Amino acid sequence: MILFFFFISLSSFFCGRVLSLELNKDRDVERIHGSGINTLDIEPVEGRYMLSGGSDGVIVLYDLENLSRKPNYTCKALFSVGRSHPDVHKFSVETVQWYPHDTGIFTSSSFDKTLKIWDTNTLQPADIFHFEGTVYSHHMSPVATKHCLIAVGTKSPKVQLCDLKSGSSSHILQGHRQEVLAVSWSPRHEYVLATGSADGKVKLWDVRRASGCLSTLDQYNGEKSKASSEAANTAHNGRVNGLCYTNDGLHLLTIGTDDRMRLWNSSTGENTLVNYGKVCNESRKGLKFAISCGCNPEFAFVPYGSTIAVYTVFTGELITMLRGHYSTVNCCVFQPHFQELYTGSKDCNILAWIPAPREPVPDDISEKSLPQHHVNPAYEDAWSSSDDEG
Ligand SMILES: *[C@@H]1O[C@H](CO)[C@@H](O)[C@H](O)[C@H]1NC(C)=O
Ligand SMILES: *[C@@H]1O[C@H](CO)[C@@H](O)[C@H](O)[C@H]1NC(C)=O
Ligand SMILES: *[C@@H]1O[C@H](CO)[C@@H](O)[C@H](O)[C@H]1NC(C)=O
Ligand SMILES: CC(=O)N[C@H]1CO[C@H](CO)[C@@H](O)[C@@H]1O
Repeated sequence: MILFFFFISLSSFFCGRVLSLELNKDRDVERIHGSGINTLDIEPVEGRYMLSGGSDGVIVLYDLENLSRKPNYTCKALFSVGRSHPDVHKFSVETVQWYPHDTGIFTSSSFDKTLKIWDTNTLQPADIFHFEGTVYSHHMSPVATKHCLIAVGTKSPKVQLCDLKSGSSSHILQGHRQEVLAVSWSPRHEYVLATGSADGKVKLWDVRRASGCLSTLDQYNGEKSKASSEAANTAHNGRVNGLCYTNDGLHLLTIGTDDRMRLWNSSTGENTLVNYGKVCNESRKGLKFAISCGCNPEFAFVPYGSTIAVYTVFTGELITMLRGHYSTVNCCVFQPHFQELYTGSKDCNILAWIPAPREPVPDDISEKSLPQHHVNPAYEDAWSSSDDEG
């Protein structure tokens, strides 16, 4: 109970400072990739190990923990599946994801038409799934306890479900008309999956149901044409290339090549009509954006050319543009334990964006809300710096 309280307090403490996320000159991520970085994932168990996947097929695993006693710290690469590895992906890795429950397994999918399940300790694939087309995106449910299904979006309009336990990929969800660029399980309901396609549609599925599809999101909330059937509903007037649930699973944020982001009530499928303005993107592939976790308000971090646009999720305000990359940013991942953001770019770099240390402590954080006697030693630095400011 005490620990739970502590985490809440730490989150709100840092979240007042997410607005002042800045590039930390003292923190580097070891540069291993020789080509653009397409995808990042941080394991949810400890929030310590990060995976990256590159456009040359290379996968790297980093330790994010600051083990140095000096101000400067470089997050070290622990190992990589490099070009000379016998099982390296032949083409661009589009998605990497840790197995949500332990760090012994991770997954990767690629334009080489495969999804690989890796044993972290031996660095050998434990299983390989083959598809007819390039794989844009895959996802494992962060909350599932009753299934081990990996949803896979490929060049085919059929969404594939691969069973990690049986190694079979028999289950198929039909309904999209064009390729599927983004897939994401609900963090709230373990059988609910959202998919986004080049056909402009976002579909919500209950994978237990024979027909599968629960709803097709309609940007007009049924008002444009009363006669239009659900089959005509579109979420975007263009390709849907990114999907991300809010951490509580109550909302879904989508992005499309119509230069729009839309926020949906995920239980009713209603367009909330939050206006984010013009969010330029013509990406032909999936776009990997992120939403903060445990912040108030919550933020969306969206690759925008060589910068990262930071929006408030529920009001649509563009708060800031994070500048530091030299070329197109491809992916963003949020580290909830420390409220840090990591971004990967075509410039081969991974940058760490850390809440600025000199920001004033927000008014609502009073002395009594800081349970200083129960601080985990790992966080002592963060707390003593709060003392300096208080
Ligand atoms: C720490 O990093 C900064 C920025 O990269 C650099 O200017 C400085 O020389 C580094 N200091 C040490 C001791 O390496
Ligand atoms: C790493 O930890 C040391 C203390 O162990 C601290 O002085 C330093 O500021 C930290 N560096 C970064 C980049 O967080
Ligand atoms: C979603 O819509 C329903 C029905 O209008 C509403 O009761 C619910 O509060 C909405 N959810 C959120 C998170 O706003
Ligand atoms: C305006 C903008 O950010 N466009 C980007 C959309 O995504 C593609 C591929 O990631 C980039 O090349 C564009 O620069």
